[in-house]
Amino acid sequence: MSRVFSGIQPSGVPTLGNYLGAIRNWVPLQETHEAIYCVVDLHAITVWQDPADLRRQTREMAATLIACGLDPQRCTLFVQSHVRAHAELAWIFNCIARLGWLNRMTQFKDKAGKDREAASSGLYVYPNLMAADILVYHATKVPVGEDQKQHLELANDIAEKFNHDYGVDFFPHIDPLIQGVAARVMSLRDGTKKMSKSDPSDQSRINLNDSPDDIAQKIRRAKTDPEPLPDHLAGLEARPEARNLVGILAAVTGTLPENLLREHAGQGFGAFKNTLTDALVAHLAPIQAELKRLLEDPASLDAALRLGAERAGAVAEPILEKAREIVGFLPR
Ligand code: AQP
Repeated sequence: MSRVFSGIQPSGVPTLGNYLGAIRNWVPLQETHEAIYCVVDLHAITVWQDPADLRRQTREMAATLIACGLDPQRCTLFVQSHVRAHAELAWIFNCIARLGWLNRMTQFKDKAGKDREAASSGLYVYPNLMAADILVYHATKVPVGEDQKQHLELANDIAEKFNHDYGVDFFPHIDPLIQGVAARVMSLRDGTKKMSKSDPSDQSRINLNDSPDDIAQKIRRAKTDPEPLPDHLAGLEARPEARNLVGILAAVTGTLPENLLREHAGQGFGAFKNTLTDALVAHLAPIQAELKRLLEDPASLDAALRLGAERAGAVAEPILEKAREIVGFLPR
């Protein structure tokens, strides 16, 4: 059974983009793979996080993952900073990755913004930590949204250079698993930007804990164009906002976008947005009810996360020890 790994930052409330592009695809993998999932708090602090917010958001993210269908009995679910091997292997990878490689990472450019000199060095080496997250488990498959493809290519470059420099065949090749019609959900305010939990505008995203009224209001205000819906996919090509809303409805209802278009062709966005709102509210209601229940019992949640960290550590430690030996560190 091959091993999958994926992580999500507790940098805010998870969005519909996180859900459709990543979390939802993690659930079936519990049945077919050895699945390891992690709330990546070390990654989150690459940009400023208020400590009290970070603690709350870390628990809420773990609870959301469970509410979306991850079962701590069937997968390994834990908090990244609870397993020290991630940070230790990341240091070794900081010494393997080349500056030129990191300079090409578009996420750093997006997140650092105009004032790159003021970005944290953690944000710059973020992809090295991500490579360590995966490779410290010798995981070979990583379910992610399309936005993370470049980071996975870098992780493979790191694994290959490590193997080459030390003359070993130690770290495996990683394959991204990018699934579904909503592999990239875009902002509701700008169809060329991805939906993001840390976007300053709350109107740009659907949060998984948004109330039905919030969802209705955000979808009503979502940017669209004045044209009616076309009857085929090619008609959406230069219309990123329209394409995004069609993609979201397709993903949430499990319908092919081309079938949706046949159904709604010629309609304006008013009617389409009502259908989309109803579908989103119905889809998120059971997740929200389960999330509420889980957050009422933080002690059980923490216990599940502790157990997950023990199980993760038991897999990671021997792999880290071997990497240390390959590098030439004295045994401890
Ligand atoms: N808009 C998106 N569409 C599809 N997939 C997405 N993912 C994120 N946004 C979209 C996927 O969610 C997983 C977890 O992401 P993350 O929290 O580790 O970091 P991120 O990709 O940087 O997500 P955000 O929401 O944009 O977080 P912030 O705002 O904190 O940076 C990943 O698999 C990602 O592909």
